[in-house]
Amino acid sequence: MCGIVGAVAQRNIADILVEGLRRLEYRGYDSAGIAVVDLHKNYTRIRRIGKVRELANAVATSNLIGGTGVGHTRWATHGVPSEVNSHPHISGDITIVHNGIIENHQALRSLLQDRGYTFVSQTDTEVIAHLVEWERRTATSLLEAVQKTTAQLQGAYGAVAMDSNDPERLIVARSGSPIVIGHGIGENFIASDPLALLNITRRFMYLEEGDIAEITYDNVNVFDASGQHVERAVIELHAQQDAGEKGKYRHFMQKEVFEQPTALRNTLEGRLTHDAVITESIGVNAVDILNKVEHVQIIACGTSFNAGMTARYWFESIAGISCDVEIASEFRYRKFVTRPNSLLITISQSGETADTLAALRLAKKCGYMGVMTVCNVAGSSLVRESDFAFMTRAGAEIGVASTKAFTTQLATLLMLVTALAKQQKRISKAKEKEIVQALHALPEQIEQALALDKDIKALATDFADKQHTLFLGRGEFYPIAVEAALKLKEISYIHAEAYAAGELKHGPLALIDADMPVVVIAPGNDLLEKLKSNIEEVRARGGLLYVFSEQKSGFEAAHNMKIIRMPKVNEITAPIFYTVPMQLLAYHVALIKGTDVDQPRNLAKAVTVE
Ligand code: HGA
Repeated sequence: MCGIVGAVAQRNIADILVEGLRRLEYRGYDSAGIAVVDLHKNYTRIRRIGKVRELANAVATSNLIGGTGVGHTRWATHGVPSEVNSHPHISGDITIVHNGIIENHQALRSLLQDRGYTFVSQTDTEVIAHLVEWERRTATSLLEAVQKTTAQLQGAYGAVAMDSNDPERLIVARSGSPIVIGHGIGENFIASDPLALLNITRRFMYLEEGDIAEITYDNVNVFDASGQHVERAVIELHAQQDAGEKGKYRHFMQKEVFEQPTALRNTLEGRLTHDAVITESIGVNAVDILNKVEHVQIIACGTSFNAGMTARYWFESIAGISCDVEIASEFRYRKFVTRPNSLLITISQSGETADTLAALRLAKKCGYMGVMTVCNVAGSSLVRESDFAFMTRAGAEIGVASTKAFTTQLATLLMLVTALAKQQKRISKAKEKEIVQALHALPEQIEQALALDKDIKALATDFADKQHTLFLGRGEFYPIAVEAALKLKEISYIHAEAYAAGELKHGPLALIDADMPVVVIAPGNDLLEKLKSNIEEVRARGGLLYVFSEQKSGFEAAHNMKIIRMPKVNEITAPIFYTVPMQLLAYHVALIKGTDVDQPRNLAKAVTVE
């Protein structure tokens, strides 16, 4: 959350900063700002409340010129979204942009007030600006001032410092929030995510925890947490990784929903033969660990947690390996018992989710036999800090509501479960072949699910004027129902809840009336007959039902029951398949309601704060 850009160049960088912020807007969109300085030390700062386009309009009508500068798009943690609270923050000649939370900001604020500093914002970030300004008075360089400042900070930060009296350098520090450095020719850049800079450069260096870097036109000097000069690798990203544009689609979310067949093909590529999973494709360190695993602990947040919950059914039913799944923000703050030979798996689209990362770091000290991540961003913190990573290859996901990241996580987890079962000889060749062929068939089946777009659009009108919606599923379709409810909540602001259908009678049936649509995910499986009874319980109480099921499932449409006919797919991959109509439903309801689909209120993507 919060997006940072920076540039040290020998040209006017205002447009580069604004375009970078536009590309980072998924990370926060309460307010945005930039500050630039030119070689004559002329300094300009522009900040606007609201979206980056408000800032872009202000920049376009200003005379802002400078070759060195910083920009920020905010998701407020401390202080309401307002112009005074928006970044960059200044203190004397020092300008700061920051992503993260400074936990000891109160104590530092008092200290700085005693030194005579006046605070103009309610943010935690402003303490960094004043601290750097204070340290700069005695330090020999801006670098030293930032090093002395970070030694006093507790919490998380990706922060960039600029000194308008020294206009050819930026200092960037990373501890707990992601930072990349984009390498140009005679110019260098900084961002929270390479996506911000893909229109400028493809050569990136990822800073590591505790690193502080000094950036000038021609040099990037990195120092580690102990102040030692260190080399960090520069990697080249491919053109396809530039997903900054919506193309023919109205929203990034819509584009990403429709990209799922391709995303899934990419995810499966090179990991399966015609009838088997290639265990080695999970990673060089993986095979040994998979041979010995006796228990799996999954940790994740949000949509990734729902992917983990689905995978739990697979770990236990396909591989016969016990599996627990826990929300990272809970796991990290409770006393837990590590089971013998337990593998810890984190799941995260961005690989920077603060709670998941903290849980991983904690778990590494607690006796797990290995830690792996299922992640979509190469080079991210989770990938770098895990023993091995099984990448989802969904491509950049910009829409705040996660879609293709979820379905590719599920496909990745299903491959992992199959590989684990195979390594431990817990699966027959025939079963492995069935799963692998179901996975191969999936991209085409998802295309069929996407063809339901028009029908689901028509259905969406029934939901748009409702205050609540209930989603029901059983077995591995229960977490799919949870994910469906999350999608609807996130982008349409309709209160939605999901229940394992067998739980209805234990309370939620009391909610049923004609104003409560009930969506049922009802594929043809062993639980269908049980689910039919649950549906009857709802009908008997006047509920309005929307049943997604196969042609031959035996459901008949009635005045209070609509049936959405789904093509028949393999039971194992059906949770992935049934996710797609749920995404389309949420999308179309949000369109009718006129909400901001890609940037829903109060949210942001890549949750890099606690
Ligand atoms: N704490 C700072 C930065 C917020 C942030 O990084 N959000 O993800 C603020 O509230 O401005």
